[in-house]
Amino acid sequence: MKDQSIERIDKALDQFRIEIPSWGFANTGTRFGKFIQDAAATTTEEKFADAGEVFRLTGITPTVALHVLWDMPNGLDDVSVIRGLERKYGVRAGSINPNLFQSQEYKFGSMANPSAEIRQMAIQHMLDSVEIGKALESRDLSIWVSDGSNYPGTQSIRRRVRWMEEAMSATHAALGANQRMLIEYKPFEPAFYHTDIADWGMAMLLCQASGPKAKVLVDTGHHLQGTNIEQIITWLIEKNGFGGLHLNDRKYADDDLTLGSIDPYQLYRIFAEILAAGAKADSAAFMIDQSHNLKGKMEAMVQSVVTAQELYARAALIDFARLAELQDACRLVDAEECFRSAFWTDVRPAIRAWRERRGLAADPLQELAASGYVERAGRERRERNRQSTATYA
Ligand code: LRH
Ligand code: MN
Repeated sequence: MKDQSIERIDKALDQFRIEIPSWGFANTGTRFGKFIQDAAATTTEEKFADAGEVFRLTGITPTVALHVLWDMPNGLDDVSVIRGLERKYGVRAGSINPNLFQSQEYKFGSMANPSAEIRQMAIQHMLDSVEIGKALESRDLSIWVSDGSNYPGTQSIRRRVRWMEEAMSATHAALGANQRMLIEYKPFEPAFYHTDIADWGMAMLLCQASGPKAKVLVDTGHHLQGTNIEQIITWLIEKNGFGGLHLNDRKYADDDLTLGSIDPYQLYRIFAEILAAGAKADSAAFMIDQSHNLKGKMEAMVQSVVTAQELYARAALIDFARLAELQDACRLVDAEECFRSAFWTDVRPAIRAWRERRGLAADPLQELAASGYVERAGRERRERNRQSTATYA
């Protein structure tokens, strides 16, 4: 590989960091049940331990996304616990994810619920989550709500827009100087007729109504079939509304499969648009948001981190200046070859060398297998995991 290419890859790898989700280490499933793994994490400490091991193996995952109800059931009172875990396992708390989709009160919505009392309850949870973010010096409040309805005519879409704006504006007003709020959209599930924040346009308008610290979060699994996701991301970057990504892969809907497992070229195209935008996309947050129902949790997480790193390094190989010339000259095949040839390039030897120069394992997945970490965790956690049953109905 030419030196210039190695330099490009090294520069990209030096800046590429990706956040991992605490819930990616836990026993998760679908509505048809979940398959318990002996080594799965059930406590917040075990999730930090696993995140610390992924950081030791890959060197590029310094933060772990936290879901407030799942990881900090006592809210602000758990901050000192989290601080201790950060010190013990060498990873920091990343984005703070409020949970407005589990409590019984949210049957007809949270921020968009027709009941003013329940809307106030939702807003209070948002404000508590903002305070948790401040206490943990975490930049991003990552907001996804399942609000919507299942049957036409059963809810006022119009009034729900106004209630959503009120709640998001109240949240924005509480943000600290270094905080942002990311608004994540999703076309359906668990709501199956209308979802209040269903696409990027609705999320962007809510951000604009909330304030300058509000940005749109693009979950790659939250698009109807055929949607051009990289085009949406380009528009958001151009309009200064792009906050970041929740990465995963899918064949059908929000399948939350491991990234790059179904359509790696999709993620390559997304990274290419972000890299082509240069400094305009510097503040973008890269986060994994997956649910590992069948694969081993640690293996799936390390595999995803390594795959994201490889696809980002490939996209960084594109000669964007040359590409722009060919695009504007409408030299279609030359432009396509300039854009695509990097995708066919095997960057793994260069990435192994980059890791070795930093004292990291050349092959993190191999190192995980050799470390015996999963077997050890399985022995320590088996009893507790086997006690937890998971039936749908
Ligand atoms: C919703 C979502 C959201 C998370 C959840 C775990 O589908 O993508 O980002 O809160 O998954
Ligand atoms: Mn998501």
